[in-house]
Amino acid sequence: MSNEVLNYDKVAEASLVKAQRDGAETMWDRRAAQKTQCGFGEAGVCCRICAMGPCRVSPVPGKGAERGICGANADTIVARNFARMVAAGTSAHSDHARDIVHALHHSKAEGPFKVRDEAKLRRIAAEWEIADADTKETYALAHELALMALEEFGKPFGTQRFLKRAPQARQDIWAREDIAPRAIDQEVTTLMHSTHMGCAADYESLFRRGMRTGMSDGWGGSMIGTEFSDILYGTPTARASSSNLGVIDAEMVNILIHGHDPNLAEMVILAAQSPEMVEMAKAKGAKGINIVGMCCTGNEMTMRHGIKIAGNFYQQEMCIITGAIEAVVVDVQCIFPALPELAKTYHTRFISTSQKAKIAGDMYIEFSEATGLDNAAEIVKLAVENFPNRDAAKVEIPDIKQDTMVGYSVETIIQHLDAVVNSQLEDGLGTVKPLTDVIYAGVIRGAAGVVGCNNPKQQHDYAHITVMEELIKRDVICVVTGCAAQAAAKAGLLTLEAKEKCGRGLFEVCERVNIPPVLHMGSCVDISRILHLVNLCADLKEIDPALLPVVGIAPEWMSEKAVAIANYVVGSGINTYLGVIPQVLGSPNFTKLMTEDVQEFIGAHFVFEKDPIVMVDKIMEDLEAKRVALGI
Ligand code: XCC
Ligand code: SF4
Repeated sequence: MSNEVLNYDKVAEASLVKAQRDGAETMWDRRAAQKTQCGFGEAGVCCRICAMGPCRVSPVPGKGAERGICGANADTIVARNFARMVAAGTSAHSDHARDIVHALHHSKAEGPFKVRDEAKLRRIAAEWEIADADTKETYALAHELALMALEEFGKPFGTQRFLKRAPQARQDIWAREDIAPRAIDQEVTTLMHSTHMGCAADYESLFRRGMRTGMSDGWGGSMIGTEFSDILYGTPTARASSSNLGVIDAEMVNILIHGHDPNLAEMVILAAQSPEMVEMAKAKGAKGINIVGMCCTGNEMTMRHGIKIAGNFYQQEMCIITGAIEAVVVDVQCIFPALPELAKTYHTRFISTSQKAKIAGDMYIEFSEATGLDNAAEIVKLAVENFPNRDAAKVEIPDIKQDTMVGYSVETIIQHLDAVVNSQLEDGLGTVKPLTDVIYAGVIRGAAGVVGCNNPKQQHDYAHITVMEELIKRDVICVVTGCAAQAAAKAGLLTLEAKEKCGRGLFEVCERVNIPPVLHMGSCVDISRILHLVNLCADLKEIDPALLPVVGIAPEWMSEKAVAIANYVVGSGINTYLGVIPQVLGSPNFTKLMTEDVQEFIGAHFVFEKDPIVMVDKIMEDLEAKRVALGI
């Protein structure tokens, strides 16, 4: 185990000491076993796209081999590797969205998959120009809309429907630069084709095709994932929850749900609420059933039900190490393949549920839209029956938890803003006008979307928290999703009291609007909520979003999904700051394209900065320059 301070919150230390005592291996042991990471891979110059390879070209230009066997140089290899990350990330978010839409297509009034936000169903149906969107029978409309959404994945012609949410100025740039995304599957497929051996070699072309694919995530898959989840499970509203490992309850049957897709989580919540299950838990000696969440599915559950957040990405092993989890239930994405083995050190059952993410080692219960509630009931029953197998001597739950506020969807934010629309701000009810007003007035200097994962290249949560605390101190409001949001929750930044950490302007806004300075907007597909919010602001001002003082930040990202996200955020005109350097430095040309040249044609660029304090300085300069340019 590494002896450096691993974790910003103190929970890890005790956890890792316990892991060692229990003989459990963790990511830290495996990280140490990796020793120094491969310099070629780190620079992005290793290619294994064809079987003549693997070829690696010099990560330092001018030294060693400059071309692979086929003649691909560092620019091509880096660009192809990067593009493939975008394709994989886009496919993950979008395939998740497809499952949600399938569930809507299965929906019926008697449930369990049913329309819970009918207003949103009708709103989106109208937005997509379905005739009689306000009068059609609910389920006829839901099924029609679901079919239309499924066509967004494979339609032969046209671009993504949600693009129209952007101001005209931005849509014009997308058309001019040919990055308006077409069908999602087409973008992913065509990018995989382009990066096949002997296909695209021009790094700029690859970058542009990658950006268009990323755009099909943000304005396609992710946005569909968010909006259709809201239709099925309800649009999130502000509510209280609690976070960190201390939410695991020694006296209850603890079920950890980890992954991404709300379909599974919602069904498990429903199943666990049934009186028979609760009775069964009591009969086994437990006080009840405690569902806790992790990663994005944790965000989905907390913002719709207030389900407690056990932790973020890094804490998946720590949860099991508490010895108090009866079942870890997973669907897709961000699940360590190490978990089933770790679970065996304890009594914990590890249950994977998706064909797309079958993880061998313990148990597989396939979840489908047709049998969802039955599958969930089987899972809950298994967990309950496992309670008596718990070894009390191995139970140690860190006594750390933090109250938190979650659930700030765009709709909820607008509702809060409405509360302050008064004589000074007479028009603007039901809009983001009060928000743009305080930004334009300079009361707050700008807004930042802080998102993404954990990565051992950064101290756990330290970069997230440092960036957020420094920004709110400087009157920049933060909106957060994913594991960044959970870092904020654990650090107490998602509370009304956190306004004490703000500059004067943001303090006053928080007080008047009655919101935390850091707003939990959901899971990573919900970055589409942030996109929507920014575009509503830009639309109100009738400007390109690229002109607004807003930034995107991923201080500790690690996943391919994050690369897809960064591409659509930059593609949407928002400068994006990455605290972990992507594997592209082996091509100075490609690096320059990302960090400088793209600005000329898209109006935004990437910034790589590992030091969170330096990053915040750069961000403030960026925001202030935008303000000057806007004359505000
Ligand atoms: Fe995964 Fe979405 Fe990253 Fe967290 S933030 S580690 S992708 S759970 Ni999306
Ligand atoms: Fe080597 Fe070219 Fe094949 Fe890549 S595509 S492995 S560089 S020969």
